[in-house]
Amino acid sequence: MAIRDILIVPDLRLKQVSTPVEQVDDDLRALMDDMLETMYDAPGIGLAAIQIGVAKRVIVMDLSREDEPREPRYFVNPEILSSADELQPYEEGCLSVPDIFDEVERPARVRLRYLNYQGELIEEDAEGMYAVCIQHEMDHLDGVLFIDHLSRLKRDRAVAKVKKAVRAA
Ligand code: GNR
Ligand code: NI
Repeated sequence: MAIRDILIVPDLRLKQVSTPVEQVDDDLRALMDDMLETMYDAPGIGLAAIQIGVAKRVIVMDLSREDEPREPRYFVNPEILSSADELQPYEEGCLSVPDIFDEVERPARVRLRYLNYQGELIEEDAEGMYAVCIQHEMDHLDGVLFIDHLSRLKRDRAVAKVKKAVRAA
């Protein structure tokens, strides 16, 4: 296992559309292990493969609280089968847009289909934080960041602020 570098805006690789995975094998599981370790180290609650520069449709997530046992989740080739009409606002952040937080409205519930760590096909409903996070992560697979849901003014300001912070570092 290894901690990998997380790409930061305005890295153009974050705009790439990621490619479906052909099979869930040990190489892919090694990638997912690295992603999980990188996510815990950051720390974050979700990570898409493109955030470490790998353009595959793979996501890891852990929504457990700090005082609870870890509950890693793995998503390969995730699809949203249906979305609720009801929207919920949530103050989002992103490891690729560090220290920027703003409200995004997304469907409150989604029905998902994906392959898990073992390559089994899963269908389930997501709501609450799970719904927020899976939609945020699936946006990454299509080259979309949460700041792309904000006004151009807010997005440009966010990128400028991150660039300045990176320069100062
Ligand atoms: O760690 C993360 N926290 C978070 C908070 C609100 C909404 C979405 C997220 S995902 C983010 C990690 C990340 O950037 N995943 O792509
Ligand atoms: Ni993100």
